[in-house]
Amino acid sequence: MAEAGINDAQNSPAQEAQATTDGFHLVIDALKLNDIDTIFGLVGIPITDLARLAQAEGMRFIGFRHEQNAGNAAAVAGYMTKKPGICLTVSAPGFLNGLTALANATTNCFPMILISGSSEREIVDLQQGDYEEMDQLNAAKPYAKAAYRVLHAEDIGVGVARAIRAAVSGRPGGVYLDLPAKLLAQTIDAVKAKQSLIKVVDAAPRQIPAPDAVKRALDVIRNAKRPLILLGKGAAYAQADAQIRELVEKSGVPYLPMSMAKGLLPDTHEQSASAARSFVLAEADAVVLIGARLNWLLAHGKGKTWGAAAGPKQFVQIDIAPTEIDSNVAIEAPVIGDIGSCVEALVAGMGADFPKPSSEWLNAVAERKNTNLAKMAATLDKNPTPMNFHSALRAIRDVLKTRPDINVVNEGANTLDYARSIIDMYQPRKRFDSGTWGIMGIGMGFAIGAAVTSGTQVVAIEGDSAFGFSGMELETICRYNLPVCTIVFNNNGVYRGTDVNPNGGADVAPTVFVKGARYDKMIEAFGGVGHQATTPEELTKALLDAIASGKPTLINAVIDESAGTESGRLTNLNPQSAAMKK
Ligand code: ADP
Ligand code: TZD
Repeated sequence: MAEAGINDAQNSPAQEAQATTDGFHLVIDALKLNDIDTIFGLVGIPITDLARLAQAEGMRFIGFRHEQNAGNAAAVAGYMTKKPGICLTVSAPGFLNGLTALANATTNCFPMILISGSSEREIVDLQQGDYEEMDQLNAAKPYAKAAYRVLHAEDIGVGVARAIRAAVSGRPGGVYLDLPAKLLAQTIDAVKAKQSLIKVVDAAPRQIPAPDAVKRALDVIRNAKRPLILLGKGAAYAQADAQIRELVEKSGVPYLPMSMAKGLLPDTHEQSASAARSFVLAEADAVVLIGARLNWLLAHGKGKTWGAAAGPKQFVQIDIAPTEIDSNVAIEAPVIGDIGSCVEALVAGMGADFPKPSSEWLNAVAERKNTNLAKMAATLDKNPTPMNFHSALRAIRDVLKTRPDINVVNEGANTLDYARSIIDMYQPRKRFDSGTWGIMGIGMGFAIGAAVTSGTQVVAIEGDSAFGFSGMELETICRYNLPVCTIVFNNNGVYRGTDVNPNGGADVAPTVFVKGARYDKMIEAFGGVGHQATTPEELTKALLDAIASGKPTLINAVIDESAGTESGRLTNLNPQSAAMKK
């Protein structure tokens, strides 16, 4: 490695003329120039020195136990900040471990950059066999929004700039940046190097919607008898919170948040139709989608969920990606642009005399909502022994209500489905979950990413199976002393713990784990605080302690092993299992 970085050279003009820098320094300088201050990663050949240098140059390097978790942390940081989160890995297997997170980020429209060290092109292309050799660039392409390789030190500035712009402009996504080992060690004249760096200007430009598209959308809303606004995580990502609130309140239209859009407006907002979800999806005659795709999470916009029998619906869809439109059903009024600009244009076009929804529609929604809330309250009030999902979540809900600033991470099957509807959110971008793929394994990566990015408390509500995918990161949480409280809903298995091997053999059933496992002991091994909770009262106390201390904590919440359903609410996607159980 060369002696001097660009920034620390304080030489005479003659020395300056001869000073050199290298690829390692240039990568860090390029990231810092673009206000990137944190790298999530896992070191090894050839990137260990890159991580060391990042730290020496004042960046944060958060080291993980598995690259997938580092990648998930980077992705959530990107979602929270609108700046790409950076994940750094070694080549081949390290890269592949990170690639799952990159693919998940792309699928969820989170901006991140996976930077991996790689073998020399010459060796890879001739398949000559190198330490952890792999054609990473081509492997990344199908799973990333863009993929670039830099071969010359003078192109590092361009490579980093292109990666940043690709990650955050238009529909955000994951970008792969391939840095061969030889590139990092290349030396280059320091003055030339400095000139080669690019500070990206206006990385995610506003995209103003066309006036005729705005008018078309307003006509659909104006003429609707039973309008509904549906907010997706794109709306939360856009950070257009005030504009969205204004549209909702000025229009008076009931709204439904997708799981990660919860809290964009407080879940207690009187126009929230969350508690009447099935009713409004089936009954609405016009739906305004704001940063939400009509994918499987919304039953593809058709069928029984959408009240097919009640006739076709009209959709307005606000999205930055024009090719999203008509992906499942016909969209009457596409509005293409960034959500802030689009929503602002809609509000501006509404005028003072814009009609409010009929009281008939609003009353019907309110009535259904109240009925469902009363039903849910009765279920939540029960105190069964052993504790079940509902009584445990009631305890957590009541604590979190007093701390709306807390970040909530959530994964599992039943644990995800129930927590999503029981735990209210009050502030935007505070809920991070399994997302578009319904993926398990985001838990500790998202928790660490959220804690590092926000500097505030995280509560991760985890199924015991879900937790297992990233559980080793408890050590990372303890090492960085992060204010993360992980609550494991321990029901002895995947979904439930009651299955038996139909063959009666020595092996337990496929969904079953060790009974009575003490996940709380795991965190104690790393100096964190472990609690066992078998009642809602014990859970409340342990959670309050964790939040008050801010210490890394794990609560082993013992749940009735027969509670919940197989696949949570996805039972319909698991027909084989339903058939076997008949
Ligand atoms: P959810 O899962 O919450 O329904 P999705 O991930 O399906 O949400 O949808 C997010 C949508 O938001 C994507 O189609 C994406 O293109 C869009 N999007 C993301 N950021 C913006 C933005 N700033 N402006 C407009 N659309 C955006
Ligand atoms: N692997 C990955 C990466 N993602 C997945 N979604 C699955 C496997 C399949 N899967 C689910 O869809 S939920 C789940 C798995 C393994 C775990 C459910 O058990 P849990 O949750 O203990 O986490 P509950 O709350 O007890 O149901």
